Amino acid sequence: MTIIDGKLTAQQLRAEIAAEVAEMVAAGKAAPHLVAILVGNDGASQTYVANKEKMCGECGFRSTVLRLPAETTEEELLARVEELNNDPEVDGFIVQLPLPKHIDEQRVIEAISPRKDVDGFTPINVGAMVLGLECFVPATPAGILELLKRYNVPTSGKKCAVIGRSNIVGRPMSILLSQKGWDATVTLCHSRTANLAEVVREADIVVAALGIPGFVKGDMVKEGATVIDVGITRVAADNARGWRVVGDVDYDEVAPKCEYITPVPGGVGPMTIISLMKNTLIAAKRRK
Ligand code: L34
Repeated sequence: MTIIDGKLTAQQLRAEIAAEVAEMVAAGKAAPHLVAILVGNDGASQTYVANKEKMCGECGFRSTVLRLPAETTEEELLARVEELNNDPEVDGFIVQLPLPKHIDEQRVIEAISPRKDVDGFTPINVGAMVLGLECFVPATPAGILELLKRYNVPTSGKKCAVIGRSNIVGRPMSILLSQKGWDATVTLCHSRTANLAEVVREADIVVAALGIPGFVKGDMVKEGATVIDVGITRVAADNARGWRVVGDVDYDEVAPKCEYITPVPGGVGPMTIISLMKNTLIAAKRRK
């Protein structure tokens, strides 16, 4: 059993990105500039955006976080998106999800200029991704693919079970793994899937992205499988913070059966962040 170290892999990628940014700057070009819009006070979102801001600094990027109150109206948010679309100093920006319930998330996403959509969430980018055209690949699936590549996990002809059909992880992951180059045979499982445990038990690669702590049990995983845990649920814990982060995989039961497994934390999370940096670098290079 090999633990896939997302934190370490992200650090290696960070060094590659930082070197490229240093070259850009030495050549007289501006460093990439990422903006994150954070609406409201969700604790987890604050952590993720803070992690992104810190990573921008470590990559040599410029970064700005627009913190807006929870009461921000949809129209106000759309106005900020439009400003960023038109701001020549901004290479890429994200609107951290989830948004407060009174705001229509899809409408906000659709307002983002595809050229600055470094999350890869706009319909133009999603369409380009599905067709295998040049696009911004959403950060979490991109990070997972990078881990599979760097750990030489074979995907060609392998059976993959992706659990969860969200627009930001499960669905794009299922599409990408089935494309030429990755060549996996993918089953996208969700809450209405019949015999889900049986489907998952057949899989060589399992991507768990449904948001239910410890959902994937030992008896649902084939011996020698690769298991990618995308879950990051905060649960109450007897420590100084009062909480800890748990994945969608029952690690203690599943890990002994695996060829490869990602831990939580320190697996997919750091790769999500570094993949966003990669997209931002691409956006900056395209614009200059
Ligand atoms: N717009 N919204 C937008 N883009 C995204 O790509 C995201 N996502 C998801 C939530 N909303 C989003 C993220 O950034 C999830 N996500 C994310 C980012 C970072 C981490 C986890 C999820 C992360 O840093 N995880 C660390 C520790 C987490 C902790 O301590 O709470 C880890 O090691 O897993």
